Amino acid sequence: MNDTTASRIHWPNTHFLQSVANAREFPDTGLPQVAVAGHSNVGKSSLMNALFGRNGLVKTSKNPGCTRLLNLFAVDDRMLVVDLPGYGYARASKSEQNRWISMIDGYLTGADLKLVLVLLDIRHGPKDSDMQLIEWLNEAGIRWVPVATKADKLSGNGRSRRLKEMTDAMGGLLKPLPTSSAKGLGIDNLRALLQQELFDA
Ligand SMILES: Nc1nc2c(ncn2[C@@H]2O[C@H](COP(=O)(O)OP(=O)(O)OP(=O)(O)O)[C@@H](O)[C@H]2O)c(=O)[nH]1
Ligand SMILES: [Mg+2]
Repeated sequence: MNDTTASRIHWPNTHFLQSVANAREFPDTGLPQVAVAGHSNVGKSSLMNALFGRNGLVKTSKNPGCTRLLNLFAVDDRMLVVDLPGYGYARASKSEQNRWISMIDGYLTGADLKLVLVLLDIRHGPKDSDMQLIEWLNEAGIRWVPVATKADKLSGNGRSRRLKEMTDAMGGLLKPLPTSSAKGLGIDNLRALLQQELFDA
């Protein structure tokens, strides 16, 4: 798909569907599902706003631990995108961290997922917890793609070098797609990727 085609993909009818505290409460929508996973504060909720072209639809914060429930968004009544709480938020209490992990784990285990976007901060990822998630997804046979967030924080050679290092750290097969929600970078490409993975395959 070329850039012009990619920039033509829009999802005007995105709406918040529901928040779920427990994977068992998950509604049966019959829509193909994409989950957005990654460390706390990596930029999951911001990326969803950029993807939907709707600032403020998904709640974001500069403080880690903002998203605490599974938040479901229906896109054009064709796809369900699930914003997950971030993992690895060190300042949350142990019991809260455990609750989040079991919520995410319960969801990933039970959901009929088409794809997981694994978000990695271009400056820091992948961390051990990211690698654990990736290994788990591989073992479960769930398709995933790495997405590098906050690409505006690095430029030129620094950005290319980090992307190469991240690719190598994840086994050399998948190169993260660089994105910046702040600058709108890579968002068209991400839309095109979702379109391809979910509807054109
Ligand atoms: N510079 C820059 N900052 C970003 C970008 N994306 C997100 N941020 C900032 O990163 C912080 C965290 O963003 P969120 O989208 O709330 O992160 P999250 O991964 O949903 O966090 P949790 O819900 O706590 O897991 C906010 O201050 C955002 O403004 C980006 O592309 N560039
Ligand atoms: Mg969030």
